[in-house]
Amino acid sequence: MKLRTADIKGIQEIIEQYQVFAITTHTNPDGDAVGSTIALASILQQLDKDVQVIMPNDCPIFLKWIRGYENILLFDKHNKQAKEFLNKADVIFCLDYNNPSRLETMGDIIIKNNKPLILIDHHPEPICDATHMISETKACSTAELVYRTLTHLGYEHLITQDIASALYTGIITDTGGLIHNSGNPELYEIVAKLMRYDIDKDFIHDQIFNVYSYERMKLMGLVLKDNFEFFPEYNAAFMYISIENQKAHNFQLGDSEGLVNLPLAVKDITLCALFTEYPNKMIKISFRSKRDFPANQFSADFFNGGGHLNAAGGRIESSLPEAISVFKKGLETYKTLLNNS
Ligand SMILES: [Mn+2]
Repeated sequence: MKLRTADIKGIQEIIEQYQVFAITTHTNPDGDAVGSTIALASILQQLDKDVQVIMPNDCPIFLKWIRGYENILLFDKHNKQAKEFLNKADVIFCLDYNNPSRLETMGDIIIKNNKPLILIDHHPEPICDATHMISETKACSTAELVYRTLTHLGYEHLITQDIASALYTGIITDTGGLIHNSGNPELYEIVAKLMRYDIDKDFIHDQIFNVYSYERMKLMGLVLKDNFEFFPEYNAAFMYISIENQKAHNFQLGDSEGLVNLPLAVKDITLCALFTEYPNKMIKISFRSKRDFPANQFSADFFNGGGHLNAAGGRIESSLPEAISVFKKGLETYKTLLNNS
């Protein structure tokens, strides 16, 4: 994977020329969003820049151990401060998202501010009026792209153990522990380099993957037992979590993380969807697929969504049963592809 020299040179010039940098990421930030923003912020701080990571809302608790999390501003919670910083920033980095309009109010400010934007992201088809764009769908994570960018910029010597830990977190969360989307040999060279900073790999895996509450595990059991349906004729399945289920199991942000991957362990499931019910008839859906079945296209066609080929998201304003019937219609439309992917 080769980053464009023109972009690297342009980013270098912008970093040298300006002083105040806002580093932003997407709503419901995941490990890649948090890890890559913190890592970049920490490098810019060492260059004596005024830097602030701003996320639309908070991340799940299992990411809060990342050193640097404590300095993040949350747009929903620290609204005034976050707005002030976005206004005073000379430059805004857009990390791990391909379209500022997906960030709702915070995205509007980013767009309206008319400041130089630098996008670093691995989602397909970016829609962003960025001055420079490092957009590589072949990268497993934005953290990988941040690492590549930093080394191209000549900042490798500024990487610390904490930065390496943050980047490694981004890589393992977006690849499910180097399981999916991680076939590029160069990725392992990067991982090997990160390991040289003596990061505590076991600690990180333990923090990320072994943090279920008892309630969360019980909810998973309930969903798998009662709210999981398989359609052999389509090689597809869905699961759902109703508001009632959430109430019964003290549902916390992030509790459904990873759940949508489980059905892919069933032989013959090519596509799986997880429906999560929100108040006011809002349903959010996660999709996972295998091989070349385009979960992102499926979501775009039926659930106003998008994302990666094998991992996508979407939403629909409807009741849970209505959303599920839209899904079933989608399966019929995609039947041939589902049976041949
Ligand atoms: Mn990512």
